Amino acid sequence: MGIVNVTPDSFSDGGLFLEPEAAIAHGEQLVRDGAEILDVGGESTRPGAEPVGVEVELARTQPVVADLEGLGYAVSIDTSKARVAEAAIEAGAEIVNDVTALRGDPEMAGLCAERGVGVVLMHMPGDPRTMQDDPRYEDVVAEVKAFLATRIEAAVAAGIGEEKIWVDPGIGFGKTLEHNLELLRRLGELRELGRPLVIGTSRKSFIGKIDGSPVEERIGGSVATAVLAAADGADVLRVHDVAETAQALRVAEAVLG
Ligand code: HH2
Repeated sequence: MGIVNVTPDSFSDGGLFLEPEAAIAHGEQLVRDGAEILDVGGESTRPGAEPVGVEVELARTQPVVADLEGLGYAVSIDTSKARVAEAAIEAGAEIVNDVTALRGDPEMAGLCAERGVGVVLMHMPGDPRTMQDDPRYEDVVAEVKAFLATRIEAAVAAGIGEEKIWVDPGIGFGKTLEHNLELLRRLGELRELGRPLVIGTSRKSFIGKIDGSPVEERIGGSVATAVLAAADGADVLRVHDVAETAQALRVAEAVLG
């Protein structure tokens, strides 16, 4: 899953793809690099980010989703707003990637059920403004797993087919370095949820906490975590650097067989 951030303020590429033409060209490049899904987002969820209004998010994402869909690519819409998701679905998006796991907008679950789209349910305690204020868990893996199990139940109760649901532990969302590492070490436990597992480590600050690297120098760390996650059974890797990740996965697969 290649990331297309149509935002001025995303933590690693904010402002680079704010113009629709730039975002579309970037999406096309990610597909050439090996992406099978393009995840289009119009609101940054980095720690401390201010929410954006629905009209702004719609104006950023809708033309990009429509064009990429028109070119025949599989698109997911990274949003927690039902109106933004609806416009994207109407333009052809097949997946809604909701970092609030359908808790952010009361209309979202019903919309996804009615349209029969895929849904990514991600773990995030609180919201991006506050989530990094001293996160605490007794057992981060058990708590994330229990949260995701509850959100799967809620989604199914709202009429979303269980086969449409993917889950994501939300690396970097309300977690310390040690919490992120523990989740990556114990991915097998999350696989017990029985749904495809999405992992997003790309360029995130926990990598910089390990080696002091600034955001523009975290490709090696991102690729390392992607390969390890894939080897541990992750099904979808949400990444910025698709070419490097795809090559690493090909080589790892050749070695591991
Ligand atoms: N991470 C980000 C955004 N959306 N969605 C899922 N399912 N999993 C993730 O780990 C995830 C996500 C944050 O990364 P990015 O989009 O690059 O940054 P920003 O939120 O600043 O736009």
